[in-house]
Amino acid sequence: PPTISRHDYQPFPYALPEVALQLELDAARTRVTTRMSFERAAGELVPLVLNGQDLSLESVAIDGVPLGPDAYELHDEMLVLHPQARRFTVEIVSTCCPEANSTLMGLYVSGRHLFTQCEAEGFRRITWFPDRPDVMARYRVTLQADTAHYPLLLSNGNLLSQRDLGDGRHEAVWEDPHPKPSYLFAVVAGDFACREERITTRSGREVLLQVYSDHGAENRTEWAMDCLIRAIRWDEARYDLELDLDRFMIVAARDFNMGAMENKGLNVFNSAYVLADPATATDATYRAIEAVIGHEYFHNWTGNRVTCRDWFQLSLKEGLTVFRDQEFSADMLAHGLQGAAAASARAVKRIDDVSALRIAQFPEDAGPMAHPIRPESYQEIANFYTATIYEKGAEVIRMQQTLLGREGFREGLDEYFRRHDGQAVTCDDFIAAMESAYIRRNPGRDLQVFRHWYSQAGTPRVTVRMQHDPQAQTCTISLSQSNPPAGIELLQNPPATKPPLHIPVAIGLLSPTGAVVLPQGAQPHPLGAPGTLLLELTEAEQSWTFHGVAERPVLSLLRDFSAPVIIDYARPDTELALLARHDSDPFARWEAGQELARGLVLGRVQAQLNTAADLLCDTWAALAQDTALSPAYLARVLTLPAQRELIELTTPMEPQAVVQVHRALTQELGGRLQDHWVRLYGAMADDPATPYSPDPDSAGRRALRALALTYLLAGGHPQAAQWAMQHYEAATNMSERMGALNALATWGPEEVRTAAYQHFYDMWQDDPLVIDRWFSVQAASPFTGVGEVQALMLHPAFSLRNPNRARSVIFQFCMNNPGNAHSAAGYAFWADQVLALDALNPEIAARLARAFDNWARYTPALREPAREALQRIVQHPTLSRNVAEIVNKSLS
Ligand code: B3K
Ligand code: ZN
Repeated sequence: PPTISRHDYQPFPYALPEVALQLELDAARTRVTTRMSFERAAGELVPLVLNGQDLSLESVAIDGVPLGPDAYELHDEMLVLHPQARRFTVEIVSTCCPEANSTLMGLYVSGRHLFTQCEAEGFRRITWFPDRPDVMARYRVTLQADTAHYPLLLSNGNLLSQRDLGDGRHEAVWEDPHPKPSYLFAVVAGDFACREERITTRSGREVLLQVYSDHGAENRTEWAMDCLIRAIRWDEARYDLELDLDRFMIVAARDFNMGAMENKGLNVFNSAYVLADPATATDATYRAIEAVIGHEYFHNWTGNRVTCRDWFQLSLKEGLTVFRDQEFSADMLAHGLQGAAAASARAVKRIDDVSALRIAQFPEDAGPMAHPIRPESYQEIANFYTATIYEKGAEVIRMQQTLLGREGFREGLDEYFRRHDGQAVTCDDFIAAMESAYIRRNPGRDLQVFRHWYSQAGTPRVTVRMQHDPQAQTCTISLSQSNPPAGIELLQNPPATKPPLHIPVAIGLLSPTGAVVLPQGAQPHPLGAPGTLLLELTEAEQSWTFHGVAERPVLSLLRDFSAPVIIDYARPDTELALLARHDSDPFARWEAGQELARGLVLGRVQAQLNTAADLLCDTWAALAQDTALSPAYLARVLTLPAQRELIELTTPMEPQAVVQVHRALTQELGGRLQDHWVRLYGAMADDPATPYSPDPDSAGRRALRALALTYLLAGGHPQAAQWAMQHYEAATNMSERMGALNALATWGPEEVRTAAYQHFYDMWQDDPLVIDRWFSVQAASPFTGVGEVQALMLHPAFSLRNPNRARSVIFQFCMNNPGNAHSAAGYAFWADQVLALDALNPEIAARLARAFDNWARYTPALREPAREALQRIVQHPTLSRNVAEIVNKSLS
């Protein structure tokens, strides 16, 4: 497949102010009539190139004159016209087949409804069009459909009119006043239940909010509506950004490739991120819904009002919007709290986000798909909705906030909207706006070096050295950075040169007893925990000398994870234990405990050292008794780093050994800290008289209780299996129930495990989202091997066509069951499923194709079977462009 390069960007030679679409909706065949008013930019005649895919062309006319087949060129995915006038109207009639469309891009059927998904390049599956984000037009959309089957006809913007067509069909006309790129277009048709609220925005406009779901699910949309209202209020309060529409709709779809989609005024959501009630959703689901609803809503400004010039700029909207949703979630967790309690509540979100970054993005940045947050090239843009674009992109935005301060960041964002509202722009435009605020605050400095974050792949390493001079009472900290070529940078000839980055490294100094040490004259950073200093590393190597430091300090490093880097600093474990108990920065405090555990696991795996876990046990025991820590925070502190995170740190990668050592250490901690787990298990029990609420405090208590139960089972407490079964049976909400079921799936005796699975299925068999959980928990269980996962796929409830279901079984097994997936049989199973999915849904198949991206670093015994599986995929005669790009890069 051809490679598209960032540097080849050419502006579209025509403006397209107005589009009128008419869709005669029908699941078998939908006819689309598109009227586009074009205006040539300037200069000479130039062909008009339109994109289209899987369409049948019925007719083309320019200014009302039908074109014969020799007046245009019709290619596979391109229609080329040769207009003569400067201003003209093109009218195209074409058809598509929603029912035959299993890709879930363009117009497709889900349940009895019709949905669209256009980002990134799905609009071209609906009609011939300049399907690129820098073409922004005003849309008027006429929808016609069978009244009984599709009583509700929705599109972007405002409903202008509705009428009965007399033949059992009806029509609705929508107009979106805001010019938008085609990827934000949406249509939904079907029969839905609706929850409505009217609210008044900050400037006094009344707006209608609607959440649509399948009938019968309307009592599960209350939380989603609450989240939407909180997101609207938050964006008004924190960024002064107001909803610019009279009507904002969310519709839940059963079949959806991703989490959700920010179509202007008509967000379409995976139902997993809309529907929640206590009986079916866990605490984590409630939080995830809040994050995704916030994310899509925040796109209305960061993405829709200001959009991307081309798809290389994807992180312009995604990194920024993830940063915004992270901040929203953190503020919701800290709501009503002050000082250290608020900081620790926010740290819980930071911990979860950084863990996710390490599990998904660090491996990506160290593998064949490594790319800068603004990629240089791609073959299939759908493959670039990655953890790097999203999560590392958000880290790059967060660093800008750290460097500018909250107010400076706000000033920069205001400037960005002042300059670019209504435009399709680039990452350079964003950083230029931020820089204007930066320079105002830091005369003589700029963000020139910082910009390299946009063009470099790979996770930088920062090496730390510290020298203390007791006579002079000085402490000198030296930082050096390195970021060797990664991913396609490795293939460049000459090799990529990678200049140093501007890295904000937040640190703190602790006395040997753990007290905050503030050097003479040092200015603490306003965003940080007490005593936080911000070192701005902009060169390959730099040193800072601090005065008035009498004793050799213990360094707290990368506070609040101030940059997406890996820190190298050799130090004794006793320092980590001290930090884990005393660091004033709750993130760095958690990190110190993790570092201690990582060292222990890696030592046991790599050096086959049976290092004693005494220090870890003592530290955790002390923390388990620290009543100042919130249950939510403590649950993170007492959790070992994830197997996937640890596997990535081994060289060569030893998945099996990591799983074994991780399990053995969990058992050991379960046994040695048994008294603490028993105590916490009792103390964290829900009061049965209090109704369920997903608030952070009760969710934290449930998380900590489930963790204690897991350790008790792992440690072989004689009553643990019985407690787990009681916990499962007595649960009054899905969070408790899943807490017990997960613990059983990971550690439970076989009869208890299977009894629980059976009971769960009998109870929830008619609820697809809950049955997804049932599949997931089994697919990720260490007791589920290839044979068992294949048996799960034979279950009548399994389907490859529904992405949530495919994810709950196949992806869970391949990605979250490393002990079983990493085997010749596991890789063969994976290759089979990639090929089977590719025939239906290339976007989903390509995601699965990345499960073993880093196979070339595996231990030799696994490398060969992984390569064979990959080769089998590559040799398949009909591969989608999506999967082809992934597997070719993986083998190169
Ligand atoms: N912008 C969408 C992504 C859809 C991409 C589909 N290939 C979701 C989001 O980031 O909000
Ligand atoms: Zn997004």
